Amino acid sequence: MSKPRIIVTRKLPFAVEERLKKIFTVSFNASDKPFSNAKLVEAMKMADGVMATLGDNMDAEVMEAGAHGRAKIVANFGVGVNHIDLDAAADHGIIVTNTPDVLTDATADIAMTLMLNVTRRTWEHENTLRRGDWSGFDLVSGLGMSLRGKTLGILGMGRIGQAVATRAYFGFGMKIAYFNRSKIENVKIPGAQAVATIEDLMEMSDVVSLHLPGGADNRHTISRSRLALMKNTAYLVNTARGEVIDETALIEALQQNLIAGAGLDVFENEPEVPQALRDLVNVSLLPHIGSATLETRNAMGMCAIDNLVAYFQGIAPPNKLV
Ligand code: 8YV
Repeated sequence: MSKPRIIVTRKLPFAVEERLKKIFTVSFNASDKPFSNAKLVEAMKMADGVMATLGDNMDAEVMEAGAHGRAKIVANFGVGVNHIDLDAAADHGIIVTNTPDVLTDATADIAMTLMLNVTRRTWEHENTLRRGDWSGFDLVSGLGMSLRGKTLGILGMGRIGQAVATRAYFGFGMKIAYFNRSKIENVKIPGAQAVATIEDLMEMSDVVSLHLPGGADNRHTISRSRLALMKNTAYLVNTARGEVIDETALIEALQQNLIAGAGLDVFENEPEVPQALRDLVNVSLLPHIGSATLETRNAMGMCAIDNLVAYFQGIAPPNKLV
């Protein structure tokens, strides 16, 4: 029997490409240039399965192409699927899978990195040093905020939210408060307080860390009015999706020192990052590297392959979303 044909939309880690090649007939994207919509449509028509990722606009037209063409599965390389129209996939009988769990630790580590970067002002200090402007040790300038004893407000207490809370509580001595839309059982962090509203969380936290999925439901959850509830000594950290924050309102809040700072790994219109944001000193900005370790990207790739293998063996893929 001939091997199923898979089209991969982006360049993959070496070990992942090697394993894929052994199992499937694969078209890789050696240039790593993101596919246009026309190319995604074509891929769904031509291949038996498509491995896609963040930035691929898998909209209703793309799903329809699968329904009329060959591909009946989209294996997403990544946990977030806000770039995939899941309703259209379901309507057209296209299976969509993702790669949860394997990137939880890496993403939680980046949330902590951002939290430490902004509260300890590492960007500012490193830049002073690199510019050659460090005039020597002193006792009073550029002081940051200690995390111990401060309240971390986690918005979205899923896998990644809980991993951040664990690090912050056990590693850094923070108190944990959280808001989650549905009730969460078994939070294993002593004293972790579930609050009734997002507003409560914004008001009480010294650091707010966002762990909500992207997509229309959560667009601008962090609105101008909710930002206004934060203490002016508080920090905001986002490793989720850029659209969760009203970025314009955040820039204004930072410019006016309504909050102390922000650590951001994701942006509303990636890879565009507004100049006004880049001009600020009270921010730490990273180019969406939450899952960017070799170990994690390999594990994500293997997970995406496992989903494809199961599908072509006629078994339910382990991480089937629709
Ligand atoms: C990934 C992410 O890097 O998995 C996700 O949802 O946001 C990232 O950490 C991205 O999806 C590309 O693989």
